[in-house]
Formats: sequence, C-alpha cells, structure tokens
Amino acid sequence: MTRLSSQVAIVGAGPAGLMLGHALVRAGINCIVVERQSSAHVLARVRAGVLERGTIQLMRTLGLSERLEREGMIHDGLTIVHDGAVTRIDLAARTGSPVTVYGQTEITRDLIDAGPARGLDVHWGAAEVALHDIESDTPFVTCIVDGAPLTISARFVVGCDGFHGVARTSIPPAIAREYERAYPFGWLGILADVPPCHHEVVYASHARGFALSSMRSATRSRCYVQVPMDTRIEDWSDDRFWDEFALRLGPELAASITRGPSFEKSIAPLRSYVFEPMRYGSLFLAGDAAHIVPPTGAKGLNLAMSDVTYLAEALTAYFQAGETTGIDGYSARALARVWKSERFSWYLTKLLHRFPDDGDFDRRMQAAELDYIAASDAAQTMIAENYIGLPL
Ligand code: FAS
Ligand code: PHB
Repeated sequence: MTRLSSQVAIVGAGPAGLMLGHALVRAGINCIVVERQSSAHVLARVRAGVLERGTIQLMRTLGLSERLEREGMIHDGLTIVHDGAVTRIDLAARTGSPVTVYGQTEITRDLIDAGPARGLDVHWGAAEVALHDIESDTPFVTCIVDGAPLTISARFVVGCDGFHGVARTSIPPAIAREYERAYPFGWLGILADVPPCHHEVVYASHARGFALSSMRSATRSRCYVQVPMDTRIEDWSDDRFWDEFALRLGPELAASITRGPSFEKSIAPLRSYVFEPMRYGSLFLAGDAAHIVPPTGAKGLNLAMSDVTYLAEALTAYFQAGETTGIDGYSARALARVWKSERFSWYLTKLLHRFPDDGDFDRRMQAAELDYIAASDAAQTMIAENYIGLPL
C-alpha cells in the first residue's frame, strides 16, 4: 500500500480535473489527480469545440494559452438557418467579444503536456477509485494503480469525474437534489478532413431535424445531424450523412459543402441535468460530475471551466488565508451560473430541434420565434451575450 497525502485530491483528469490541478499548483497548493483511463484514452475523446471568453481568460491566467492563441479560430459571429432563411448574429458587435473555436481534445492535450514541468501529479489508469470520510476534515481516496493499492489523504476531495463518475454518488441521497430533462433524440457527429462549408458555426433548424456545421481547423470539419435515439451508426454511411446535412442546411450553404470520408463518427445523447449541492462536507463537485447541458449552446466545457475558476479561487483563499467564505459559497455561486447556462442550452435545443411529439402548433411557435429573432436586435443580443459566456 502506497500512502500519499496532499492538500487536494482530484478525481478525474478530464478538462475540469486537469485545469483545477493546474490552477492549484500555480497557487502553490499541492494536489494529486487520479484518473481511471490512460492519457491516450482521454485524448482520443472528441467533444466540445467552442470556447467562451472566460475559458480563454483562465487558460491565459495560467500561462497555458500559447497554442490556443496561435491555432484557435476567432469567430465574431454565428449563423442560424431556418428552412433556408439565413440569420447571422454578430457576437462581437453586440457584446464586444468573439468566441474561439479550439477543440476540447487540444485543450486537454495542452493541459496534459504542461503537467510534468509544473509538478502536476496525475495517476493514470487508477482502478476502483473510492472516496472515504468525505463528511470529515480528513477525507481520503483509495484506488489501485498498476496493480498496487494507493491511498491519498487530503483536506479536500474534488469530484471532476464526469457524469458517470463515483464522486456524485458518494453524496447521500437524502442530501441530493436532482433535476433532469432527457431529449428524445441525439446528435450524430462526424469529423472529416474537408474545409467547413462556412467560416463560422452554423445552426440549422429544418423540418427533417437539426444540423450543425462546425470545425476544428480550416481543413477539418465537425458536423452534426439530429437523429432518433434508436439510431444505429452502421445505418449512416458518409454519403447518407452528407445528403441529409446538405438538405438541412438549405441550398445556399449546401452549395459550399465539400464532401469527404469521415474518420470519426459517433452519437451523443442530449440531456439537461443538474445535481445540487455541489459541495458536501469535504467533497466538491465540478464540471459534468454535477451538471450536463445539451451541446446546442456549446456550454458543457465552458461551464466546467467556470466551476474551476470559482473553486480554485475559493480553495486558494482557504489554504493561503484560512478564508472559508469562498468554499462555503462555492456551491451557490457555481449553481447560479449553471442554471443560466442550463436555461440557454435548453432554450436553443427547444428552438432548433424537431421534437417527435410536437404538433403543427409547436412547429409554428418555433418558426415564429426564429422569424422574431431574425428581425429583433433585442433577441439577437440575448443570444449573443449568452453564447459568448455570461460574466463570471
Ligand atoms: P469529462 O467527462 O470530460 O472528464 C471526467 C474524467 O473523469 C474522465 O477522464 C473519466 O475517465 C474520469 N473518471 C470517470 N469516472 C472515474 C473514476 N471512477 N475514477 C477516476 N476517474 C474517473 N460540449 C460542448 O460544448 N460541445 C460538444 O459538442 C460536446 N460534445 C460532447 C459529446 C459527448 C459524448 C459528451 C459526453 C460531452 C460533450 N460535451 C460537449 C460536453 C463536454 O465538453 C463536457 O462538458 C466536458 O467534457 C466536461 O469536462 P469534465 O467535467 O472534465 O468531464
Ligand atoms: C463543436 O464544434 O463540436 C460544437 C460547436 C457548437 C456546438 C456544439 C458543438 O453548439
């Protein structure tokens, strides 16, 4: 049995766990991260791609933004297509701020690569992770690494272990409050080394369902179509995907689609989920461990980063000045922003997707809302200020 001790033990080395680790190490707080998978497995995940200004600022503050600043794509706007009608929302003109397109995979790579030189201690391939005594001031984490038992004692434990992790389930049900909305469809997404059909992100609402045109670079496209939950990947050839994508984007944008073979194809379910509280005794939750948003608002990764910003600030004040206001207020502060992002993500999902149980009246409501947005400064500004990221 190896016994280690640190001020903070972090479960999960996804973007939330790694970013929190970097923020704490930077503040002189020692922490140990345990991750169930290998770094190669974590890096192979294809997830988010749009970064809010707050996420960019966090990377800059931690001195981790060099490649992001060099390779990230600045988007001053986004486009909504509704049955062929095209509306561009000028984010920069309406808020003074763009968003940045830079893949979650690249963020995770930058965080992993910078770890060793900065003394961020990550234990990959940690099996049977379990949390103990989280009600006490002396919690500890146990796991098996390379076949050997490991115990990490710490003052605090942070669950950054995603939706399917162990941290959230360690909080007694009597304490927990859960809020959930599961959507009756998913997103079939592909990655293909072809130039995107448009230089900015395009959200399409069509009678056949939603579609999204995004990218990872000027030569790599990330595209999605809404599909029923019982969809089988093998039923979707690349040709079928591009045909459907072109139909939903409408003739104007379809004319500039470059088709090509996909090298990644996956289906992601859509869910809105919030777990309260985000602190229980000496355990904190951050990121997908506490909340899930449908990706329509591009908020998932960015919400994890705002949790990390709040928690790093609170833990630094605690360890450097014995200040408890931050850690005591963390759950309420993080949840206040979480619920606003949940609302925006739910709002865009309701607006842009085809709901199987929707009748003609519901469809007309969507169409009227989209027509209103196309003509309303106020509506476009509301979308813009939420999309770039609400103030922290
Ligand atoms: P993660 O899930 O990223 O990381 C949690 C880590 O904990 C993982 O590495 C996991 O292996 C580890 N872990 C789990 N259980 C453990 C245990 N018991 N012990 C140790 N480690 C454990 N957001 C967007 O904005 N746009 C998108 O297009 C988009 N697409 C998505 C597609 C999918 C399939 C998913 C699941 C999410 C998507 N998201 C998207 C949201 C995504 O970006 C998340 O918000 C983001 O990954 C959250 O980061 P973390 O909280 O670090 O959780
Ligand atoms: C992506 O680039 O993967 C992406 C962009 C915008 C979204 C969701 C995903 O809303």
